[in-house]
Amino acid sequence: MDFNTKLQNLMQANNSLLCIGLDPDPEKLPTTLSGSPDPFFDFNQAIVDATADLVCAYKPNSAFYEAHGAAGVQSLKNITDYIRTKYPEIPIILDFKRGDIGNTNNKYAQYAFEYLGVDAITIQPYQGHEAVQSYLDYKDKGVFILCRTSNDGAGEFQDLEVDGKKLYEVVAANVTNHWNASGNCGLVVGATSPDELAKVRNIVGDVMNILVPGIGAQGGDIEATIKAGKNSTGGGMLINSARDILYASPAEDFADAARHRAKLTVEDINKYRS
Ligand code: NUP
Repeated sequence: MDFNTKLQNLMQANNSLLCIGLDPDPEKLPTTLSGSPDPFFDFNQAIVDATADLVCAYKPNSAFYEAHGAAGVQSLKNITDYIRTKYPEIPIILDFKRGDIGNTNNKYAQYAFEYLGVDAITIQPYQGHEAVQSYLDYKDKGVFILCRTSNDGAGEFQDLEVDGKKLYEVVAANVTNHWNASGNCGLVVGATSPDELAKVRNIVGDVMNILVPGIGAQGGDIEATIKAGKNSTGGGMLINSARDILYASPAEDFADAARHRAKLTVEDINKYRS
């Protein structure tokens, strides 16, 4: 089953646009996990088991695993294997924001789609359409392209004017009109800039999925985000939250606390969808 169908099915089945970021940070893990041979896996597994009926996807960010070398990459492999086996209906998005010449992109794609077996990735568009074709050729996988990011300095390049348009608007238009021949592209737009999110929705039309990080720990407003980014059926967005849910409690009850926070977040999101 292709990524978009899998995502759409789960958005409907769980009535959820929530994507939980699996970004384990050793300094924030509960001390009860400190003796474990793979604390990241144990932490992620508890979070996934507690929230699987509340999400439309999980999004591990590669940095949190790569930082720990081979053991970290093994933890990432362990949790992606676990989700694919126990919850095959849940899409996994690997957030790794790669991008290089095509020959090298082939290897990044091999790592993500074949070694880890994830359903979708994030990439950066700076090297242009020709370079990222390696990813787009995996027609049943999702490819989310950075468009207008959530960080404070996002505008330094992304807001530059090119032929009367902001660079992020050009990215949104080119992805929509030229990159999306197989229908497997999405865009990444931060929840911290709802005006830009509304502009992107306007450019891409109704069908394209937008991955939206920045609610929770980064302070993005849920109401403004949903109103700006939803499509005509009140969907078409994956609202990502990591730290706010993962670390809702620092103690042994972290998974229950994460479930509680995730449930409130879904309810809050759903209030503004119709
Ligand atoms: O623009 C972006 N902003 C952002 O925060 C693009 C991203 N991919 N992210 C990622 O989303 C970020 O790297 C992290 O993995 C997640 C946000 O996590 P949190 O702020 O909810 O903890």
